[in-house]
Amino acid sequence: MSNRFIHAQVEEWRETGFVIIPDFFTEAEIAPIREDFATLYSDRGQGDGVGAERNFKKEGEIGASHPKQFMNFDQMPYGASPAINLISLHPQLIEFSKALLGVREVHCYQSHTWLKYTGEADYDQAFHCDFGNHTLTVPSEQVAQRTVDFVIYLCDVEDDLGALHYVTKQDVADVLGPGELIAPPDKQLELKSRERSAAARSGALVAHSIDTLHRGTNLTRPRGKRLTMTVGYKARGNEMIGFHVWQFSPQRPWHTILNNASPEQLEVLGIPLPGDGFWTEKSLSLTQARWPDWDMSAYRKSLKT
Ligand SMILES: O=C(O)CCC(=O)C(=O)O
Ligand SMILES: [Fe+2]
Repeated sequence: MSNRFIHAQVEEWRETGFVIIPDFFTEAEIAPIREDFATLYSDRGQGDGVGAERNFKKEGEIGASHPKQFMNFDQMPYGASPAINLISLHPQLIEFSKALLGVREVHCYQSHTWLKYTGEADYDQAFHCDFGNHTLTVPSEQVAQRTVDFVIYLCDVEDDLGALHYVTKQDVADVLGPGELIAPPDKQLELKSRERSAAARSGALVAHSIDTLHRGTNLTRPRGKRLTMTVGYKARGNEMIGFHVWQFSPQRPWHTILNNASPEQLEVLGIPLPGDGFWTEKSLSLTQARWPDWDMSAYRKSLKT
């Protein structure tokens, strides 16, 4: 499979903090995931919001993060089709993460859905970085120790459907100083004067990181909804970074991923590749008993005898 990104886009991400790749995913890859959203959010009826925009802000205020913005999250593995379960492990997403971080091995540490409805919340936020719930310290100055944070667009995300807005690292340097990560209230409007929109069509991929200043924006289109997924990668072994604990419950539908993913896709979830010393007759047969429909032939073939 040829690469869906070019070197200049890797450079752009490293220099500005953001890169948006239109049509990274094909409609054939995205369409089934919209169906999966209908399954996951079937309790939402037709899935429309309350209809009219909600606005909690006073005149001149930029907005703020609050819990109502974070409803309608689900996390991998998803109780739906292989399509939604495997998109976070797409081979090109793995390749792109490696290229952006400049490392040979990566780990997928975050994957969640996010459905926003016009009127469910006022989605306007102040400029912020996302490192607060990804690390106990701050983002590294070394690119390899940073994160790649993707937003996958499952519908057209235009400005009236809450496109993310962001400020490039160069503009942040002008307004706050080089490498600054905290946007104080008295700098918010100046940052807003520099903001760019990440509006793009369905299938687009936004890549940024936990050190980029950005904000969610409100949905204003009557009865509008926005379907996206948030996916995070880090260098393998980087224990500074975390979000989900994949192992937290054996009841989660991991079989959908195990039965459909390649060894290379499973590797980014921490499952050793075929040929790794972890795999012995015993560990293989016990794992196979646990997940009877996982095709483990590649692991069996590479067993060291
Ligand atoms: O969903 C978005 O467009 C951005 C939201 C955001 O930045 C956040 O909640 O941290
Ligand atoms: Fe954010």
